[in-house]
Amino acid sequence: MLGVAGIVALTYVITNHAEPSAPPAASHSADHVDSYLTPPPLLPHPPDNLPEKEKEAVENEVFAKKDEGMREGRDQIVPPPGLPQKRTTRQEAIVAAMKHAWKGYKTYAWGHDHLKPISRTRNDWLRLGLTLIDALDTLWIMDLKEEFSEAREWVSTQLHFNLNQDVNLFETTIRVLGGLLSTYHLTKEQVFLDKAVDLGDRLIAGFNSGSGVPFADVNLYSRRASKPKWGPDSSTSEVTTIQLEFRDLSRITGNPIYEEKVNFVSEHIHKLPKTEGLVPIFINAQTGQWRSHSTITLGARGDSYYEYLLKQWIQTGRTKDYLRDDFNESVSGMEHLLAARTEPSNLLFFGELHGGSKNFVNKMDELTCYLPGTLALGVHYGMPKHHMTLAEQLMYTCTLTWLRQPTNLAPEITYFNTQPTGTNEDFFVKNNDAHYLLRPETIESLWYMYHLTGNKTYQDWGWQMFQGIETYCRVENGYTSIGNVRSTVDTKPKDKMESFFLGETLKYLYLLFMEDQSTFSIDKWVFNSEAHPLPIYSH
Ligand code: DMJ
Repeated sequence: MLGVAGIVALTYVITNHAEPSAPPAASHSADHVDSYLTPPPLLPHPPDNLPEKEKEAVENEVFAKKDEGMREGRDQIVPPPGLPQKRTTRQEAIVAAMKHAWKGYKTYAWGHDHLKPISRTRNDWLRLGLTLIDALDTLWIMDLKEEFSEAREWVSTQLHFNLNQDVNLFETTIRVLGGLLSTYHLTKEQVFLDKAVDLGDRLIAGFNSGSGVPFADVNLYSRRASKPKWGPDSSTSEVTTIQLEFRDLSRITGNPIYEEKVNFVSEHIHKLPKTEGLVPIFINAQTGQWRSHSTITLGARGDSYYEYLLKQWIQTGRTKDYLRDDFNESVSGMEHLLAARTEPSNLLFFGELHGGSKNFVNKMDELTCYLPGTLALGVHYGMPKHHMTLAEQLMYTCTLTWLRQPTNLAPEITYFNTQPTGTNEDFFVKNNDAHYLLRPETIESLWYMYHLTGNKTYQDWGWQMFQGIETYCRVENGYTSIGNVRSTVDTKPKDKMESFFLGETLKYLYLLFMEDQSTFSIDKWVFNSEAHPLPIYSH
């Protein structure tokens, strides 16, 4: 069954380089949505009437030029981008949203991890002022000087890591270490680096395991590492999504220890057996081996393994080629084993493999929608050009999972119809999966797609999503995640504003609507998994 789905999908991808599929037939509830959802045109390709050889030569020249351009800049750590610039009207709306979120956080949750905007209180998880730190570089990029300066004051006087607290290594690395490092790069203020070093020195205890693959949790005070409370193994995406940050810390400080630890993990995982480049979602820190029969997915617990293969290769000046090769192999595996098409509209999605790769499951997390952006980034850096077709088509599907809902917001998980059902619906949502947690992934990908193609359709899609956020998530004292995207009247607010809403969702929206896209050029910056920009190095 899987084989057939895979082969059909692959055949489609191979034979359909001209245009993405026509807009799917509108479902009864969403005519208004699909009518403006025209798939964007592909990137310019050489004219079709050129003989094959000439075509290839033209394409190679384009990529050689790009390559030349990138090489010129890659031996330097870039100076911070020149801010501010004149904001567009849409950017003003995003800044207003950021101010609104910040005000609620400042009033009711200052210095705590998350705002609960409806009950006007706070929630603590890592006890590290998560929202404040995740928001630092967004505030700086938006040129919100007053807000940034009160946040800096808190970091400098109140942020301490000497806490008897177990924290998740991955979450603390991408949000807190990543947030401090990127703010240091943008501002060059020593306080952010000092805090990053203190945190890095504690987190590094996580790597004290039998295999060098880190444990899930670390106690910041005792510096003892442990497996997660809920199971024996670490998650694959977690142990492979800490490399950009630890490497950056080594490069700034000149202390190689952080980078050595994460290089070891990447190299170890490179040597483990895989299914056509795809990896199981659990790994044991003591043995360094996969958990057998664990799921393969591009969503939760798998997602950013693939993202960081590419981004690490970029961060290190495209010198560690095994990362690029593993990325390419994984995309081939995705096309072959996970890609499938919906009925009736032939939409591309990536499903999952359960039960030791035997069963194909036709579900896709919203988390998977980081992938169009990552694929497009790869093509910019010379990966096979048909990855752009995958990116465009998956971007379209991801967008529909938002804009076909009456709220314009995506559910956490969508199931896809791969067989005719007699209805007009390409996908459906189960009751337990209908929540929207203010997640960024689809918007993140829209930014990459717009940044790389200049096609304003991507901006328009992002604007529609933002309208959904404004209408159904904005409350008097901030923004709340909701429990049900399928109803405009019964949205079931969850009373929680996630830190990544300020760190990622609003930042990517702001960048998506930025006039001068060279401000944050992807030739100079690589964004970590929490949207914190870090510089690209020469090696
Ligand atoms: C963020 O913390 C990061 O983007 C992570 O990689 C995945 N999940 C959340 C946002 O959805």
